[in-house]
Amino acid sequence: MKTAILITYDKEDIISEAIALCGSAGYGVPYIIKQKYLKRQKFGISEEIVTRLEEMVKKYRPDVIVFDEILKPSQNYNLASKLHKNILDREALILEIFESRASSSESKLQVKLAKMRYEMHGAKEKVRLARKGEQPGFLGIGKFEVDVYYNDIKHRMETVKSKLKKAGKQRELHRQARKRHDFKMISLAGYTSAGKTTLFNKLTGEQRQEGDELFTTLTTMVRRFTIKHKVFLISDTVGFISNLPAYMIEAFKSTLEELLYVDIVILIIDVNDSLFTLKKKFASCKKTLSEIGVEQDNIVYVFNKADLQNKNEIFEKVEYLGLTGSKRWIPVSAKTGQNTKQLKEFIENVIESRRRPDKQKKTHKEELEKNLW
Ligand SMILES: Nc1nc2c(ncn2[C@@H]2O[C@H](COP(=O)(O)OP(=O)(O)O)[C@@H](O)[C@H]2O)c(=O)[nH]1
Ligand SMILES: [Mg+2]
Repeated sequence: MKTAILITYDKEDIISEAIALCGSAGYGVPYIIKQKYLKRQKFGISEEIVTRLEEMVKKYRPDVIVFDEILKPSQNYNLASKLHKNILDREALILEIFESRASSSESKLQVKLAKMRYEMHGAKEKVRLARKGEQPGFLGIGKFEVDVYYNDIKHRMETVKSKLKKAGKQRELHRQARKRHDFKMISLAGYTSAGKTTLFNKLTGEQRQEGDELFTTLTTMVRRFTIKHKVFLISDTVGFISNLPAYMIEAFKSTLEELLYVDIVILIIDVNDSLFTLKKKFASCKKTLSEIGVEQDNIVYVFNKADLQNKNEIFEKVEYLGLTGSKRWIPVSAKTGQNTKQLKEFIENVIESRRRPDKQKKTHKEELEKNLW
């Protein structure tokens, strides 16, 4: 497995998201540097930390350094020349994940476009530095070449944009083709580090390490599992990412396109998040899912990490998200396996109930109270 030394903020939820992002890009993380501040002028971090990094690079020999913030080209250059390693800032890392997950021609183009926007953003600073006469040979590019380079990206972007206009039209055909399958398809959606891969492995009985995403998330993995002898196919998707830059949103959405063809989207909610974070993430997931065209009726809500909270705390959160009366939610622990068997039955029921009118007398909450705890 590839490895990365991670530099990130000293905050638990940020750290776990950053580790999960590295995992999604196929990097194991043997060493983490946690900092309060990552926006120092020269390296993003202090010179003292750079010295520590030099030692850790010798010790762990990582493939890359992941810097969980946006780096200016000059900062990236300074770090790379000190550490002799490729430096991936947060945006470069996210783009790497999208690139590995894009499967349709449309999503490949969207990712390409986002990568060019990323390059362009760097090019502006390179042009500025070259014009000011600072670092004239910066990254091996002279003043004249910088202008050529800048215009070249612009030109390539136009080409990709016009290709995209055509690619969009193929989407409908693709969707119709996928609808012809007999088996039911399920997809897992949710924020990075909510537990998608863990649940995916639990449901399909896979024993691979969660962190070892090289073999799970990366290879647009679809696996089968059975409920009452019926075959279901399930896939893990690229996770939602907090503070996704605006220019990447289209690329992200297009990698989620597979959600359009499935029978059920399991939206995984990390019940351990604070009420505020929970609501923010939930709203953003719902908005995106509806924007890409996923029908409300196809979504079920899984409150994962139920092992970390008690029943009342979970109910409070379900209530807070306005789902109490919906019959569409279930608490589980992908880690301990708590309620995963019930989740399978729940999925089957949801699919069945579309065909038969609902005869249940008890409320969903009463059912859960009786059966799950
Ligand atoms: N306590 C607890 N931890 C969990 C549970 N599910 C996942 N995790 C942990 O949350 C982290 C992120 O999980 P992962 O499956 O990689 O999330 P993904 O980014 O959504 O695929 C890992 O450290 C998991 O071990 C759960 O039900 N309970
Ligand atoms: Mg995952």
